[in-house]
Amino acid sequence: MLQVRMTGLCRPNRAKISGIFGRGDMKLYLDSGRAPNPRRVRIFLAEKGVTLPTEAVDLGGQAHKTAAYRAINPMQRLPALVLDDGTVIAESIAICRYIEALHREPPLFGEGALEQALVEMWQRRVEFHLLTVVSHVFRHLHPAMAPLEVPQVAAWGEANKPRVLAFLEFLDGELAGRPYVAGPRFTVADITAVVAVDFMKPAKIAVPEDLAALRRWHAEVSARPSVAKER
Ligand SMILES: N[C@@H](CCC(=O)N[C@@H](CS)C(=O)NCC(=O)O)C(=O)O
Repeated sequence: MLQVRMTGLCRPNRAKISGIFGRGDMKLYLDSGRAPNPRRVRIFLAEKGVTLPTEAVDLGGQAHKTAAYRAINPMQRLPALVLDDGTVIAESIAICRYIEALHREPPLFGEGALEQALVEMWQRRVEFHLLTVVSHVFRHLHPAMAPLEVPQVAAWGEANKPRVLAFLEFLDGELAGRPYVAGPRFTVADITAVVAVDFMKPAKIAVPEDLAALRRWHAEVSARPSVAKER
């Protein structure tokens, strides 16, 4: 169990955290399916060997739009981590950083000034230029996303497909020179990247055959127990 300290940040009105979502106990709210951001946190926890009490929120059924969940995360997004004192940490990377601060090993955000900066750089690059861009394709083109992505703009979905491929080509060139996205070891940048690449499948974008370094890296990280288990 994680040790919890009051941070004073982002404390919701505890009285609001009630009803179907319970009250007071630490809980990690995840989706009930295969949504990419909750998957990032699942993989991160598995790498750390940390288990938290979880509750599934049905995105398809729009349970994240209910008043009970809005009281937890007014942004109506998953994942969200509620601490024992009622503090809410949303945003996948913020949750991962909190876990990392409490459980240092293995260091998934890097160690020392230089490695930490490089991991941050790559994590942001992969999140903004790959995961977000793949998400635009999926959210604006997949019929199942129409109720959540309003307005759904098919032309924007199509416009993002070449951006995905351009970034993958760039990443392939980088991975030709090192084993992992940010350097010699597996980090949170690899977690975001593998989740983004896997998310290309439901977004109906194929990974080009000729990106050999990217394919080598993808096969290796996909074989990690954390990634294989948290599909
Ligand atoms: N920036 C957030 C994004 C969270 C997010 O968009 N989560 C998706 C699931 S992958 C979600 O909750 N979508 C609900 C919706 O679009 O209404 C993070 O990194 O956690």
